Amino acid sequence: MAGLFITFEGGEGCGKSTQIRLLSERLQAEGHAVVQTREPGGTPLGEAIRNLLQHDDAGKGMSPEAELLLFTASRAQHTRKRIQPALDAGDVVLCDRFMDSTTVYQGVARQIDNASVAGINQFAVGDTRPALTILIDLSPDVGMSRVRARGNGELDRMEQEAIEFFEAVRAGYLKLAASEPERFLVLDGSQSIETLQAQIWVAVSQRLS
Ligand code: Z5A
Repeated sequence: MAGLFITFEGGEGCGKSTQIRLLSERLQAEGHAVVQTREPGGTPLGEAIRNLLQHDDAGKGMSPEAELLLFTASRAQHTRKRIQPALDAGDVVLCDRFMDSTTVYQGVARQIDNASVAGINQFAVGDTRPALTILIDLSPDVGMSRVRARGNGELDRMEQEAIEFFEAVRAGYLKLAASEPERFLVLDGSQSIETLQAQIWVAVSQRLS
């Protein structure tokens, strides 16, 4: 039996990791085999690329084009070595960010042309596509204040972008979701953790049945 591939998208601090953890616990309690993973990352190579993208001094001054290729290199490895094999084994795969992040962050916010981003993204993932994408929509002001409150106050390379960058990301996500309403579920991230969890469960259980 083929598995179920669910991705989570949204701006910083919107609550993706929290909801993935809760959904994973519920699915496992109901007897499903679950793979919980993230991008960039998800494999040893992907995690090394993540460090370059977010923390390593070597990433300072990175060009938008190099950034695009690093995110998608991580995704190519992740898709072929972890996501697709898990789906082939019948697992539910919950992924924190996937190709829509590249479409929006590198395509819309960094303004790399759509055709290049789409072509490189497609090359990275082959035929692997999410069946359901949950977009947790939240104002960047609220999201960044959550990120600041959560951590030690230090922001990584991407989090240091201006608020206009994150506003462009938010608008890009909403436009993308509107263009594929059958795949996207858009939720209001300012709701409580419990309300969001219940809304996500409705959509996921429909896909499982
Ligand atoms: N990026 C890219 O440019 N291109 C790509 O192709 C890919 C990624 C794949 C990855 O960041 C960065 O890479 C990201 C996009 C870019 N850049 N930026 N900037 P990351 O993986 O380090 O982090 P993130 O994906 O942005 O997620 P996050 O900051 O960890 O947030 P989250 O997972 O969405 O939220 P959370 O950790 O679940 O919650 C944040 C806090 O809010 C936490 O204290 C929670 O307890 C709290 N929370 C959660 N839900 C709620 C609700 N409902 N109410 C109140 N408080 C809540």
